[in-house]
Amino acid sequence: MTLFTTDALEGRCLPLFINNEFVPSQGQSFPSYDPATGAEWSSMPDATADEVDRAVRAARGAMTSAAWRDMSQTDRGSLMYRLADLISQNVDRLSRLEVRDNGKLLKEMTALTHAVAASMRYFAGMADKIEGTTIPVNKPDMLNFTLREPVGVIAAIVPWNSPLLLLNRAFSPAIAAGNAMVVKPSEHSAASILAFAELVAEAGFPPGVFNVVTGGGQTVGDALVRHPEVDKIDFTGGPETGRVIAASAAQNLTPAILELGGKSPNIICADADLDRAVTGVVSGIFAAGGQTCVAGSRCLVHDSIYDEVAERLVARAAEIRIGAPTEADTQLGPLALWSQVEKVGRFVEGAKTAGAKLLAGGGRAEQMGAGWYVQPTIFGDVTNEMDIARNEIFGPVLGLIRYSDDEDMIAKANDTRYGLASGLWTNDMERAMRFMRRINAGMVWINTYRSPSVMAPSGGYKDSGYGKHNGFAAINEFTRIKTVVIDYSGKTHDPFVMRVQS
Ligand code: TXE
Repeated sequence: MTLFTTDALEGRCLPLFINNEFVPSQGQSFPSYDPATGAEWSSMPDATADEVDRAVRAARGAMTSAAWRDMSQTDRGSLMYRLADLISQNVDRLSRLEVRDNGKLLKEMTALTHAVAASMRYFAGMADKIEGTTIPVNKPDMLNFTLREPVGVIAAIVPWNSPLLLLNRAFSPAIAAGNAMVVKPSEHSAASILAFAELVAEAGFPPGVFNVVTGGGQTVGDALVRHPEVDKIDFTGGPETGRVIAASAAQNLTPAILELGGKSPNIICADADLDRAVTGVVSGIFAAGGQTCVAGSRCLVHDSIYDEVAERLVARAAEIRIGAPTEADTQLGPLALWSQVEKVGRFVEGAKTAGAKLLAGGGRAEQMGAGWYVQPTIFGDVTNEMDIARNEIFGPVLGLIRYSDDEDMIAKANDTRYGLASGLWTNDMERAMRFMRRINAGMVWINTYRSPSVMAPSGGYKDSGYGKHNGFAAINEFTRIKTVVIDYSGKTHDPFVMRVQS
């Protein structure tokens, strides 16, 4: 019987996972809460520095073991296919663990867990198709080619909003490329990642390829990031933490991928199909309670349609069904953390003081009792200078910003320290093309929003971070290039002159 179900874990403490074994931690434990009720449901340990070290050494051991290092690429892919099948067979159990930890809708987490299995299959198929290149250098009698090698031990630091999906953005390409991994899940949502670890062992991965250490960011996360045996860091979280991690990583010159959220513009042009556009804005900010890195939290609207759009959005917000995340017809569940409820409250008060007009919501959804629910909230008359438009809130809070013409629109869209995603609703393809070129963001969605694909690179510009997930770009992130030169001329050359020419 597995420990990793919502019932079995009730009141229990999570273990660590090192070398394919679940081990109890010597560290202090702290509670994990159910956001739907606000009640404690399980706990997890704050792994000790020694345990972090053991996990990293286990991963290093896998990298040097014949079982992993010498496994053929095709066999690596086969293990990933097997794991993907196990995930597919356990979608409901894994999704319910995520919902218990982070309060997101069961139907959303179910879709995301299916997506984890699908994207694992995509990368499994890549495992034996990672190639170097042969370079026709300007030197006769020399062969020059590149090898793509695994980077080594990957440390993944995962947030609470979509634990398995965000873990897997690193896991699948890293493992397909032959790396080993230590993950530190969020201190708010580790259960599904330990359930995933159990499936990793069941699929038959050699010991040490995947390890889990739970605990706080400044304790366990920091020890992991600073570990000298870590070869690359994959971090998803807030920009302040991202800066701390980049600084810690710099001590060992450890490279990192940082995905740090955004303040993405979702723009409605005067010529847009308003039904589709308004639905796209609703999906961009109210789906997942706005707790998504690509949330379209700034809605830029052309002056001529501003009043109509505001009216339609307010009507749509009033229809959103707030309820328990496991109920099939719920559209907005609780926020994952009490601190996020407080954060939303601070932004709402700040926006009112700054002169924004509260059009909808603005408070807690009191009918949901002690659960961490807030109302879908819309502010009108927002300007880019206001805090509500400058900082990521990570909640269901939308700001409406007017614009006058395309120049004003692009200037306002780009007037942000972030640059993750962007959306534009228009039927004018020339306008769409100009926007696509000039927007300073890593992802552009035209007449759609929140439509990522595992096959397409995703990642931010500016304070939204650096490095790419998904697509072949992710394989590039988790491999390094070695250049090999072979001289078959049989000649001896002047030793005091570098052979830059033939
Ligand atoms: O994130 P943190 P928090 C944004 C969102 C949210 C804000 C704060 O705006 O309101 O960040 O959320 C680990 N060394 N996003 O506090 O702190 C931490 O334990 C190593 C956007 O939850 O960034 C957790 O595992 N690790 C976002 C992870 O970092 C450290 C998703 C994320 O935590 C660490 C989540 C340290 N010094 C929040 N400090 C997105 N891009 O989707 C913390 N951690």
